[in-house]
Amino acid sequence: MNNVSKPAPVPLYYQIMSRLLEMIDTGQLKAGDRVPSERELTEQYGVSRMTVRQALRELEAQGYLERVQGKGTFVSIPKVEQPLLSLTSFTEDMRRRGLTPGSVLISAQVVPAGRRCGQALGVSETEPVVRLERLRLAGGQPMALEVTHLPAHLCPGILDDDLTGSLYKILAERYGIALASATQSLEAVSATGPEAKLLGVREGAPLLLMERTSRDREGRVVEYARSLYRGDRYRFSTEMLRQVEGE
Ligand code: 16G
Repeated sequence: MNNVSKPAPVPLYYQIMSRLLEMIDTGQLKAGDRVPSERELTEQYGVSRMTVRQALRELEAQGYLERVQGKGTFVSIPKVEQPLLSLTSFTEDMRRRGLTPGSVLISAQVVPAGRRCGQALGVSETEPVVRLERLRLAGGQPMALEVTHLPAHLCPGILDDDLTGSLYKILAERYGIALASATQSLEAVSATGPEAKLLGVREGAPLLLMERTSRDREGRVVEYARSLYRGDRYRFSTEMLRQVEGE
Protein backbone atom coordinates (compact mmCIF):
# COMPACT_ATOMS: atom_id res chain seq x y z
CA MET A 1 0.00 0.00 0.00
CA ASN A 2 1.88 3.02 -1.23
CA ASN A 3 -0.31 5.94 -0.23
CA VAL A 4 2.22 8.72 0.08
CA SER A 5 2.54 11.04 -2.89
CA LYS A 6 6.01 11.94 -4.08
CA PRO A 7 5.37 15.22 -5.91
CA ALA A 8 3.35 16.63 -2.97
CA PRO A 9 4.75 19.82 -1.38
CA VAL A 10 4.63 18.10 2.02
CA PRO A 11 7.86 16.19 2.75
CA LEU A 12 7.59 12.40 2.58
CA TYR A 13 8.63 11.83 6.17
CA TYR A 14 5.87 14.24 7.25
CA GLN A 15 3.27 12.30 5.24
CA ILE A 16 4.32 9.11 6.99
CA MET A 17 4.13 10.84 10.35
CA SER A 18 0.59 11.96 9.53
CA ARG A 19 -0.42 8.42 8.53
CA LEU A 20 0.92 7.00 11.77
CA LEU A 21 -0.73 9.76 13.81
CA GLU A 22 -4.02 9.04 12.08
CA MET A 23 -3.69 5.38 13.06
CA ILE A 24 -3.09 6.42 16.68
CA ASP A 25 -6.05 8.84 16.63
CA THR A 26 -8.43 6.29 15.18
CA GLY A 27 -7.28 3.57 17.56
CA GLN A 28 -5.80 1.30 14.88
CA LEU A 29 -2.63 1.69 16.90
CA LYS A 30 -3.26 1.74 20.65
CA ALA A 31 -1.06 2.75 23.61
CA GLY A 32 1.53 0.02 24.12
CA ASP A 33 1.19 -1.41 20.57
CA ARG A 34 4.37 -2.02 18.63
CA VAL A 35 4.52 0.04 15.44
CA PRO A 36 5.63 -1.75 12.26
CA SER A 37 9.41 -2.02 11.92
CA GLU A 38 11.46 0.38 9.77
CA ARG A 39 11.73 -2.35 7.14
CA GLU A 40 7.98 -2.98 7.08
CA LEU A 41 7.21 0.74 6.81
CA THR A 42 9.81 1.15 4.07
CA GLU A 43 8.09 -1.56 2.02
CA GLN A 44 4.59 -0.40 2.85
CA TYR A 45 5.12 3.21 1.78
CA GLY A 46 7.76 2.67 -0.90
CA VAL A 47 10.15 5.20 0.60
CA SER A 48 13.73 5.04 1.82
CA ARG A 49 14.67 3.78 5.22
CA MET A 50 16.05 7.25 6.05
CA THR A 51 12.63 8.79 5.44
CA VAL A 52 10.92 6.26 7.70
CA ARG A 53 13.58 6.80 10.34
CA GLN A 54 13.03 10.54 10.28
CA ALA A 55 9.25 10.12 10.70
CA LEU A 56 9.72 7.76 13.65
CA ARG A 57 12.33 10.03 15.25
CA GLU A 58 10.04 13.01 14.97
CA LEU A 59 7.08 11.15 16.51
CA GLU A 60 9.35 9.97 19.27
CA ALA A 61 10.55 13.52 19.96
CA GLN A 62 6.93 14.66 20.14
CA GLY A 63 6.16 11.95 22.69
CA TYR A 64 3.79 9.84 20.56
CA LEU A 65 6.19 6.91 20.22
CA GLU A 66 8.74 5.35 22.52
CA ARG A 67 11.71 3.29 21.41
CA VAL A 68 12.66 0.36 23.62
CA GLN A 69 16.19 -0.89 23.01
CA GLY A 70 16.21 -4.25 21.32
CA LYS A 71 12.42 -4.53 21.30
CA GLY A 72 11.12 -1.99 18.82
CA THR A 73 9.08 1.20 18.80
CA PHE A 74 5.81 1.41 20.72
CA VAL A 75 2.87 3.81 20.94
CA SER A 76 3.26 5.91 24.12
CA ILE A 77 0.81 6.07 26.97
CA PRO A 78 -1.24 9.30 26.46
CA LYS A 79 0.06 12.46 28.12
CA VAL A 80 -1.35 13.52 31.47
CA GLU A 81 -3.83 16.30 30.72
CA GLN A 82 -3.58 18.95 33.40
CA PRO A 83 -6.14 21.74 33.59
CA LEU A 84 -4.81 25.08 34.81
CA LEU A 85 -7.85 26.15 36.71
CA SER A 86 -7.62 25.24 40.35
CA LEU A 87 -4.82 25.20 42.88
CA THR A 88 -4.13 21.51 43.26
CA SER A 89 -1.20 19.43 44.46
CA PHE A 90 0.76 16.90 42.44
CA THR A 91 -0.65 14.10 44.62
CA GLU A 92 -4.24 15.21 43.96
CA ASP A 93 -3.58 15.61 40.23
CA MET A 94 -2.21 12.09 39.84
CA ARG A 95 -4.89 10.46 42.02
CA ARG A 96 -7.63 12.14 40.01
CA ARG A 97 -6.21 10.38 36.96
CA GLY A 98 -6.12 7.02 38.66
CA LEU A 99 -2.30 7.09 38.86
CA THR A 100 -0.34 6.30 42.02
CA PRO A 101 1.67 9.36 43.09
CA GLY A 102 5.13 9.03 44.59
CA SER A 103 8.20 11.09 45.42
CA VAL A 104 11.89 10.56 45.74
CA LEU A 105 13.36 13.11 48.14
CA ILE A 106 16.61 14.28 46.59
CA SER A 107 17.54 16.92 49.14
CA ALA A 108 15.98 18.76 52.06
CA GLN A 109 17.74 21.60 53.83
CA VAL A 110 17.40 25.06 55.35
CA VAL A 111 19.25 27.68 53.27
CA PRO A 112 19.28 31.49 52.94
CA ALA A 113 16.54 32.57 50.51
CA GLY A 114 18.87 34.28 48.00
CA ARG A 115 17.70 36.98 45.60
CA ARG A 116 15.25 35.25 43.29
CA CYS A 117 13.47 33.20 45.94
CA GLY A 118 13.56 36.06 48.46
CA GLN A 119 11.79 38.28 45.92
CA ALA A 120 9.16 35.64 45.22
CA LEU A 121 8.49 34.97 48.90
CA GLY A 122 8.73 38.66 49.84
CA VAL A 123 11.54 38.10 52.36
CA SER A 124 15.17 39.27 52.56
CA GLU A 125 17.96 37.38 50.79
CA THR A 126 19.28 36.10 54.12
CA GLU A 127 15.94 34.83 55.48
CA PRO A 128 16.13 31.07 56.19
CA VAL A 129 13.95 29.01 53.85
CA VAL A 130 13.30 25.29 53.62
CA ARG A 131 14.46 23.99 50.24
CA LEU A 132 13.09 20.64 49.09
CA GLU A 133 14.10 18.93 45.89
CA ARG A 134 11.81 16.07 44.90
CA LEU A 135 11.44 13.82 41.90
CA ARG A 136 7.72 13.27 41.41
CA LEU A 137 6.53 9.93 40.12
CA ALA A 138 3.30 8.53 38.75
CA GLY A 139 2.96 4.77 38.73
CA GLY A 140 6.70 4.62 39.49
CA GLN A 141 7.59 6.68 36.38
CA PRO A 142 9.36 10.06 36.67
CA MET A 143 7.02 12.92 35.76
CA ALA A 144 8.50 16.08 37.22
CA LEU A 145 11.42 17.47 39.14
CA GLU A 146 10.38 19.96 41.77
CA VAL A 147 12.28 22.46 43.89
CA THR A 148 10.09 24.01 46.57
CA HIS A 149 10.94 26.83 48.97
CA LEU A 150 8.98 27.60 52.13
CA PRO A 151 9.73 30.33 54.71
CA ALA A 152 11.37 28.30 57.51
CA HIS A 153 9.57 30.10 60.35
CA LEU A 154 6.20 28.89 58.99
CA CYS A 155 7.06 25.20 59.20
CA PRO A 156 9.53 24.54 62.03
CA GLY A 157 10.74 20.93 62.17
CA ILE A 158 9.42 20.05 58.70
CA LEU A 159 12.72 18.37 57.79
CA ASP A 160 11.89 15.64 60.33
CA ASP A 161 8.62 14.85 58.54
CA ASP A 162 8.18 12.13 55.95
CA LEU A 163 8.57 14.24 52.81
CA THR A 164 7.86 11.48 50.32
CA GLY A 165 4.09 12.07 50.47
CA SER A 166 2.04 15.22 49.89
CA LEU A 167 3.66 18.47 51.00
CA TYR A 168 0.34 20.31 50.89
CA LYS A 169 -1.14 17.73 53.26
CA ILE A 170 1.71 18.26 55.75
CA LEU A 171 1.33 22.04 55.48
CA ALA A 172 -2.40 21.79 56.16
CA GLU A 173 -2.41 19.12 58.84
CA ARG A 174 0.74 19.90 60.77
CA TYR A 175 1.12 23.64 60.31
CA GLY A 176 -2.48 24.74 59.72
CA ILE A 177 -1.49 26.43 56.44
CA ALA A 178 -4.51 26.56 54.16
CA LEU A 179 -3.46 27.40 50.62
CA ALA A 180 -5.88 29.75 48.92
CA SER A 181 -4.37 31.13 45.71
CA ALA A 182 -1.30 31.02 43.50
CA THR A 183 0.38 32.83 40.64
CA GLN A 184 1.86 30.51 38.06
CA SER A 185 3.86 30.82 34.85
CA LEU A 186 4.76 28.27 32.21
CA GLU A 187 7.70 28.22 29.80
CA ALA A 188 9.62 25.78 27.64
CA VAL A 189 13.18 24.77 28.58
CA SER A 190 15.59 21.97 27.62
CA ALA A 191 16.80 19.39 30.11
CA THR A 192 20.32 19.88 31.46
CA GLY A 193 22.45 16.75 31.96
CA PRO A 194 21.60 16.21 35.65
CA GLU A 195 17.87 16.97 35.10
CA ALA A 196 17.76 14.58 32.15
CA LYS A 197 19.31 11.80 34.21
CA LEU A 198 16.78 12.13 37.02
CA LEU A 199 13.79 12.44 34.68
CA GLY A 200 14.91 9.58 32.43
CA VAL A 201 15.08 11.67 29.24
CA ARG A 202 17.94 12.61 26.96
CA GLU A 203 19.94 15.77 27.60
CA GLY A 204 18.30 18.67 25.77
CA ALA A 205 14.84 17.04 25.78
CA PRO A 206 11.93 19.50 25.99
CA LEU A 207 10.59 20.21 29.48
CA LEU A 208 7.87 22.51 30.74
CA LEU A 209 8.96 24.79 33.55
CA MET A 210 6.20 25.92 35.91
CA GLU A 211 6.89 28.50 38.55
CA ARG A 212 4.35 28.86 41.30
CA THR A 213 4.03 31.34 44.15
CA SER A 214 1.30 30.29 46.55
CA ARG A 215 -0.52 32.25 49.23
CA ASP A 216 -2.61 31.11 52.19
CA ARG A 217 -6.03 32.38 53.32
CA GLU A 218 -4.41 35.23 55.21
CA GLY A 219 -2.61 36.37 52.06
CA ARG A 220 0.84 35.28 53.27
CA VAL A 221 3.20 33.96 50.58
CA VAL A 222 3.94 30.44 51.78
CA GLU A 223 5.56 28.68 48.83
CA TYR A 224 7.78 29.36 45.84
CA ALA A 225 8.18 26.29 43.62
CA ARG A 226 9.86 25.53 40.32
CA SER A 227 8.59 22.35 38.70
CA LEU A 228 10.10 20.82 35.58
CA TYR A 229 7.60 18.56 33.85
CA ARG A 230 8.54 16.06 31.16
CA GLY A 231 7.35 17.50 27.85
CA ASP A 232 6.47 14.04 26.57
CA ARG A 233 4.26 13.18 29.54
CA TYR A 234 2.38 16.42 30.17
CA ARG A 235 -0.06 18.64 28.42
CA PHE A 236 -1.59 21.67 30.13
CA SER A 237 -5.01 22.91 29.16
CA THR A 238 -7.14 25.86 30.10
CA GLU A 239 -10.65 27.23 29.54
CA MET A 240 -11.02 30.80 28.36
CA LEU A 241 -13.76 33.37 28.06
CA ARG A 242 -13.69 35.89 25.26
CA GLN A 243 -13.79 39.49 26.36
CA VAL A 244 -14.32 41.91 23.54
CA GLU A 245 -13.29 45.48 24.27
CA GLY A 246 -16.12 47.98 24.19
CA GLU A 247 -18.86 45.38 24.56
C1 16G B 1 2.52 20.93 42.45
C2 16G B 1 3.04 22.35 42.54
C3 16G B 1 4.01 22.57 43.66
C4 16G B 1 3.52 21.96 44.94
C5 16G B 1 3.12 20.52 44.75
C6 16G B 1 2.52 19.94 46.00
C7 16G B 1 3.13 23.25 40.28
C8 16G B 1 3.96 23.95 39.28
N1 16G B 1 3.73 22.81 41.37
O1 16G B 1 3.42 20.08 41.86
O2 16G B 1 4.14 23.96 43.82
O3 16G B 1 4.52 22.04 45.93
O4 16G B 1 2.16 20.43 43.73
O5 16G B 1 2.23 18.60 45.76
O6 16G B 1 1.98 23.10 40.06
P1 16G B 1 2.19 17.52 46.90
O7 16G B 1 1.21 17.98 47.93
O8 16G B 1 1.80 16.27 46.22
O9 16G B 1 3.59 17.43 47.50
